[in-house]
Amino acid sequence: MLVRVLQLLRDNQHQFLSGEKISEELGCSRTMVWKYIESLRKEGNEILAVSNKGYQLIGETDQLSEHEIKSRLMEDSLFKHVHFKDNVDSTQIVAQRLVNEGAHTGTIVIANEQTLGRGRLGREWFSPPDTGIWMSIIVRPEIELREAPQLTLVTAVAVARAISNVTDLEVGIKWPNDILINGKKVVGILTEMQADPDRVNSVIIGIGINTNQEKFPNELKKIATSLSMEKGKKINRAELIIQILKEFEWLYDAYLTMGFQFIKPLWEARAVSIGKRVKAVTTKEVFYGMAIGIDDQGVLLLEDDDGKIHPVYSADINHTMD
Ligand code: BTX
Repeated sequence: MLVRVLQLLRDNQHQFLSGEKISEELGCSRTMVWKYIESLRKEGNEILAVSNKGYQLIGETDQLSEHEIKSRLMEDSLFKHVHFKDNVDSTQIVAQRLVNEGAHTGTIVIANEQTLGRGRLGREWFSPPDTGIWMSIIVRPEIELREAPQLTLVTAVAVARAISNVTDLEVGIKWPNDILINGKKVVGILTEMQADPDRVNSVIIGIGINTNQEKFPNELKKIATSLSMEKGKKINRAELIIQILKEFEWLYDAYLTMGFQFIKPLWEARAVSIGKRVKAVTTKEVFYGMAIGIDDQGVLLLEDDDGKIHPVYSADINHTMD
């Protein structure tokens, strides 16, 4: 019901909507309408109430909830199942549980805070309350195992485009999973796959976005930033989530039907490492070389000083002067 009330108020944002009209639309009493309005107000939505006129939404909350997300999603959206939690260990862990229970493609888990947010290789992901977007998307694509890492690049393009649209900031992608603004990390993407020996069963794509933080712990100060720090104003998280889901939905569809070659130029247009000398740290070795591009599979290509080209499947990339 809260989803419908929010949708009705939003659809009529520049006028008053009578309690009678809302109760008719919802098929409930006007007392119930009043209760819904009160609970939306408690969450921080500014709703005017004028006798003989009705209700008008004049300001939206940044408090995340299932109805804040669902009320903004189109009916035919891929994302039919939204799980919102105020506090979780990690949305990846919750999503894994849902996968085990048979969750459908397009299921999403969103949290207001993570106490055990994780990055790649078991690293920590700082996920404080009320300020960030901590979200996992479950998909079940029919792709080969070797193609699964491409979903990280698909997601990076979707998130970068959504952030550009919402904030107008210049957004770069550092292979494979970082989104940077002014050289600092604003988004991390973690793609975890569940597979049978020959085929992908499901993929959980974790997306962490520093949205409205105004400060970071000392160890992150030099490398991390948030959208509000870069933009100089707060960003509505639910709005940005919807933009990301919209971008992801059409890019994911294009990827499944046309393959990675559709995504490659979109990714390259935002790549910040290509044409630069980089240090690539893999779990086994450290490479220095020129990042010359990605191949048709999304694998990074590094040229060493002897002109030999090395494919890099997974690594941390640092820009270097040496
Ligand atoms: P990563 O391994 O590339 O980056 C992790 C590194 O980034 C950390 O070691 C630290 O140096 C730095 N870092 C930690 N927290 C932040 C932060 N908030 N902003 C900028 N830098 C930071 C990146 O892994 C993948 C992160 C995915 C996070 C999402 S959130 C939703 C989902 N749930 C979950 O537990 N993880 C994913």
